[in-house]
Amino acid sequence: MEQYLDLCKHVLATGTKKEDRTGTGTMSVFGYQMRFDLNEGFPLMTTKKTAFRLISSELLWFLKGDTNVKTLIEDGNPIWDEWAFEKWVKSADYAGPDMTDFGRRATKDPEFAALYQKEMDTFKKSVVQDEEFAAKYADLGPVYGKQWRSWTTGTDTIDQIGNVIESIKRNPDSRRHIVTAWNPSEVEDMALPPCHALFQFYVADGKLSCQLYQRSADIFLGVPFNIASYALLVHLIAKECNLGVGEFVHTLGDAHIYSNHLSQVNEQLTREPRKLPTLILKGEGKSIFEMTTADIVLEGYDPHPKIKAPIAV
Ligand code: THF
Repeated sequence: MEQYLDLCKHVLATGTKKEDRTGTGTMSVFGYQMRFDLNEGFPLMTTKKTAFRLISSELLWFLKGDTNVKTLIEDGNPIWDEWAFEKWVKSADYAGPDMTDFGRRATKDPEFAALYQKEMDTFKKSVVQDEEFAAKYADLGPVYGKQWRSWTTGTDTIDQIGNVIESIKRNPDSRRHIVTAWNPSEVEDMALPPCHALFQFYVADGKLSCQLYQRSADIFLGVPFNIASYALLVHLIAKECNLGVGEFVHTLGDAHIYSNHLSQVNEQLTREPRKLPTLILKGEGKSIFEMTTADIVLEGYDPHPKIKAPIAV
């Protein structure tokens, strides 16, 4: 994963200080590209332990067309909690202590952090126990799953993933194997407009490649997840189409390191990359929409220890 470490070095060396929506502050560059040959191993970070199970659980959630974090919470996957929680505490029905700016305050004020943790636990309990509450407050709106599997026009519903699989099978040389999560007419209703906005598949020499345009890239926390998630997507779709795997090309728009991730990035840069793990797909005969996390196995993953960092909300 030299490609990733090079990205970090590039942003530290040439990035500009830039304020952002979350009020955290970043070092940022505009426009960057990495390439990963998926035949050289599975591109999961080896310079810090990265929770692959959370990545596969999130991708399967997208692929099923789900947009409700209830499923993720039941699956022990916390990565979208904050965005649902934000919707809840901003709603008229929320009557608990003031949670304005909870993300930033929790990193600065231990007393508030405890209060926030308690409210978050209560929220997650309600989501799991109360169907109606979950439908109302744990749904992130028309985010990835909705746009990938059931993009709606005035009259139609479009299954972009189903269609792209068909078009890869029928007409591999096509230059139109595109899926877009960026739906201008629904962006306003999303808890968070899509960061990984548009991707294209490409078939050559019996191998499937994919290029992603990511409009906003949180280099320390998000990008390791995004790389592994799309690498896994290529493997899944290649299997479905009886193709080998080619490259994942990752194109970034606003590529930023949050100011409260700088020491973590520098720590990671002192570490020597190790051999990449291997992906094993089980679930023979299952379609990609029926796979479970148990069907997706990594072998030979031997990373350096985890490095903790706060997520900007
Ligand atoms: N918002 C921000 N600021 N960054 C993002 O990367 C991001 N996402 C998704 C939506 N909004 C975002 C959510 N993806 C983690 C990783 C990915 C996420 C959210 C959170 C995270 O905290 N990872 C930690 C802990 C994981 C664990 O529990 O082991 C890590 O160390 O990797 C990008 O699409």
